[in-house]
Amino acid sequence: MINNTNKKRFVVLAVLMMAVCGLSSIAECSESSGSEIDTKSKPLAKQERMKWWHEARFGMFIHWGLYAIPAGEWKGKKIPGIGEWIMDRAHIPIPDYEQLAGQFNPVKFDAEQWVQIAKNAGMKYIVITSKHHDGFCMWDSKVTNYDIIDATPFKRDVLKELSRACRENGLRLCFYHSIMDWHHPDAQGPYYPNYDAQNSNPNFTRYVENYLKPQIKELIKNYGPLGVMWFDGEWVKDWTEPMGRDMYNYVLGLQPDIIINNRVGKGRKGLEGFSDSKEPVGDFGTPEQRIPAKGLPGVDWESCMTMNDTWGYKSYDDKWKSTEDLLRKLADIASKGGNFLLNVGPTAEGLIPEPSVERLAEIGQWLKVNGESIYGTTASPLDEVPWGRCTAKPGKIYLHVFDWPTDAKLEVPGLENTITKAYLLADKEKTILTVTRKGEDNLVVTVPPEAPDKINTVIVLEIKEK
Ligand code: H79
Repeated sequence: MINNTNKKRFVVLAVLMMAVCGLSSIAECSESSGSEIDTKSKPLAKQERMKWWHEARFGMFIHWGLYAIPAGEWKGKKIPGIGEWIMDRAHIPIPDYEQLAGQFNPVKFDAEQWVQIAKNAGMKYIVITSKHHDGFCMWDSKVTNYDIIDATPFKRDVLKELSRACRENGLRLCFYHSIMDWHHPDAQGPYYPNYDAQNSNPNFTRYVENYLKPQIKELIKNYGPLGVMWFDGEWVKDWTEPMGRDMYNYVLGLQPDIIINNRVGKGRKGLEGFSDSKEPVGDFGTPEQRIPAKGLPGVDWESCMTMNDTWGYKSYDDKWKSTEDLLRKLADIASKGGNFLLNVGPTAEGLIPEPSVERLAEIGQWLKVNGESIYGTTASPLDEVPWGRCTAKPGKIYLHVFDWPTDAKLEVPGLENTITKAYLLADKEKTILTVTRKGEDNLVVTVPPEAPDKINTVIVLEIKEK
C-alpha cells in the first residue's frame, strides 16, 4: 500500500526524473527547407538548450519603442490601458503615429548602464522589444525604413549596443518580436482602423515570408547568438499553427541552441500562458501578469510581469509594486519551478525610471546574499508551507520564510529526510540551528527570535536524500 508520504516521495522522484530527462519536443521537429538553414549544426536537444535558462531563473524584460514619447497621453488626454498599446487605444492613424519616429532621440540611452542595472539586480538575461505591435523596429532592419536608423534623428542601433554590452557582461540577450503588426500593409488588417483579432489580411503570408522571417534572420544572424526568441501577438486570425511550427523550426535552423517561447504557436490559453494542445509548439509557457497556483511537472514556464501597471513607459503610472512584493514573487515563482521576467519601461530620453532602478538594486542586494536559494533551484519538494516558500537543490532544501514565527520555532511539515545541518543562508559562519522532530514527518527548527530579513529569510536544510 502506498501511504501519503510515499505517494509524495514518488511524485518528487517522478518530477526529478522528468527534469533530468527533459521533455524534448525537438525530436518531432523536422528541419525547414530553405537556403538559410545551416544543415551542419542540428538543433540541440531541448534539455541542452534549456540548461542556462533553468539556472538563470531571473531576467529583465524591456519594453521600449515610440510609445515612450506619448508616455500614456495623446492630444492632452490620458489614455487608459497599457502604454505600448496607445496607438490602438487612442485610435491614432498610422501617418500620425509615424510622426513619432521623427521625434525619437533618446540621447541619455547607455547600453552599458542598462546592462549594469540588470546585472546588479541579479538578472541573467534581457528580453527587449525588437518590434512591438506598433511595428516600429528598434534596429537597422534591411526590409523596412520604419526603424531606428532610417526614421529617427537618433540613428543609433540600440540593439547592437545592447548586444555588445550583454556579451561583455555575461548576460544573454533575447528579443521580443511581435507577430501582429499594426503598421505593415500586409499585416495591418487586424488593427486598422480598429483592432479586431478576427479581421484578416489577404496578404498576410507575404508579410510572413518577405518581412517577418527575414527580420528574424537579421536579428539572429547579426545580433546573436541570442538566448530566447520571444514571440507575441500570435492571436491574430491570420497566424496559424502550421505557421508557428514552421517559424519554430526556422528559428532553430538559424541558431541550433536558441530557446523559443510558446507564443510562436496558437496553443496558448490566454494570459494563463500555458499551451492546451497535446504537442504544443514552443519551449516554455508564458503566464502574463500572474503566477500559476502550482507549477507543472516537466513543463517549463516564465511569468512575465510589470513593476507598475504598464509595460511601455507611462509618465503618470506610479502604481509601483514594493520590493517586498517583487522579492516574494521571485521566491514564489522559483518554488514552483518557473522563471521571473520582470519588466522595465524606459523613457523617451533612454532612462530606466528611477522607481524601477531602486527596486532592482534592492532585489540585487538580497540576491547577492541569498542567490543560492534561487539560481539553479528546482520546485519545492514539499506541499504548501504556511510561512513562505521552499526551493531545492540536490542535498539541500531552502526555506524562504516570509512570516517569522513569534515563538522562534519554525515548523516544517511533510519532511521525512534526515537533516544533517541547518543554518541561515545569510550567516557566513553557518551557525547551526537546532532541529527537532515533531511526529513522524514534521520538523521544528529553532530560529532567532527576530527575523534577520524582514522580507525573506532563507534557512538551509542539508539533507540525506532518500
Ligand atoms: O508586450 C506586452 C503587452 O503589450 C502584450 N504582452 C505583454 C508581454 C499584450 N498584448 N496584449 N495583451 C498583452 C493583453 C491582450 C490580451 C488579449 Fe488575448 C489578446 C485578449 C484577446 C487577445 C490573450 C491573448 C488572451 C487571448 C489571446
